[in-house]
Amino acid sequence: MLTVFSEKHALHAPANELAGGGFRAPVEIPQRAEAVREGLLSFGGGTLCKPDDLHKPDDFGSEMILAIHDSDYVEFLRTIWQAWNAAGNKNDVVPSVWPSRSMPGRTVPPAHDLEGRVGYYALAAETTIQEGTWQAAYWAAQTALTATAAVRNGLGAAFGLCRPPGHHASKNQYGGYCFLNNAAIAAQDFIHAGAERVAVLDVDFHHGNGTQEIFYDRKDVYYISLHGDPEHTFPNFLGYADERGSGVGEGFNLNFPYPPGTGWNLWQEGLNQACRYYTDYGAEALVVSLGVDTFHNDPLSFFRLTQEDYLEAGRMIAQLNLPTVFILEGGYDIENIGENVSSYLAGFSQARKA
Ligand code: Q9C
Ligand code: ZN
Repeated sequence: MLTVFSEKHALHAPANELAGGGFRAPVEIPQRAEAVREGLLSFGGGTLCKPDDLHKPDDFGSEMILAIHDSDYVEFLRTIWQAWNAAGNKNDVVPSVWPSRSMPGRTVPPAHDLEGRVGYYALAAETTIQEGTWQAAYWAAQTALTATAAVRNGLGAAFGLCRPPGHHASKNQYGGYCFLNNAAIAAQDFIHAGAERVAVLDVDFHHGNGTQEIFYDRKDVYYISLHGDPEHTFPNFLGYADERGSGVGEGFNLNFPYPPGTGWNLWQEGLNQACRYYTDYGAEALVVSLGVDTFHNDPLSFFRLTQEDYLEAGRMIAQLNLPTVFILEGGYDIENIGENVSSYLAGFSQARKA
């Protein structure tokens, strides 16, 4: 399968991650993307992705990024590390104050305080910004756009090996390891090219709060997510079953939150439902937020999916028979991430050829 990959992902390399009351070794690290690339090239003896199938992203500029994200937010991402560093901070950017529930009045960032600006644009504190973060995020978005362009131009499917991931990034906030919402940018690119109904299927272990927020009041993009119940896991404050969309978007957002211990039997029911809803919707194109942190051995997950399950999930997704762009999201078991992603794409490819 055509795979788009940029070495620029490595410019985002967090030194640590706030978790459990202290700074720990980060899990969203450059080795993830390298392991996925290696896994794709070696899977099935090199039949899934040959070296010629690996493409560097083209530069499509900022138009689609700005169609999804607010311009002041993009400007913040582009400039914050430099400002933070110039102010004498030696460490990576970490937020520490928010316009929280009890301080709801202020709807613009404070003009003169960096800590306040950072908190304004952050939705969680585990995600740090370093010198190369903007460059890495920009090229992840270009990776998504390049994969989407290939599919728009007639290829049946393509994989954007995006890093950093994107589905937690909202119109104007970063967090959950995400800065620019690569899957939303891909979906918007289909719309921009004339599509009227785009399906976004999110199979990452976590709810894609950013993607949901971005498309919540729209009917031209139908977001469906299968994920760990936010009563039990990140992002905690969005992703519940009663969130169905608003205004003209009502009925075009669907969440399947699942409890700890969820395995294939329960999970595949949701996938089956999602596929049926997309068929009824008359989707013209599909973007898959492909996280493999549903794996039984993933350090962040309480699901119990296996590599064989991913083969079958890939087959089920293929049966939708839609032009399909896969976008990498989470997955933190480095030992298995390459084979896990490959299993999804191999199941999909086999079913498409059959
Ligand atoms: N102590 C994605 O999978 N919370 N993001 C981690 C660990 C943040 C996951 C808590 C999880 C974000 C793209
Ligand atoms: Zn995740």
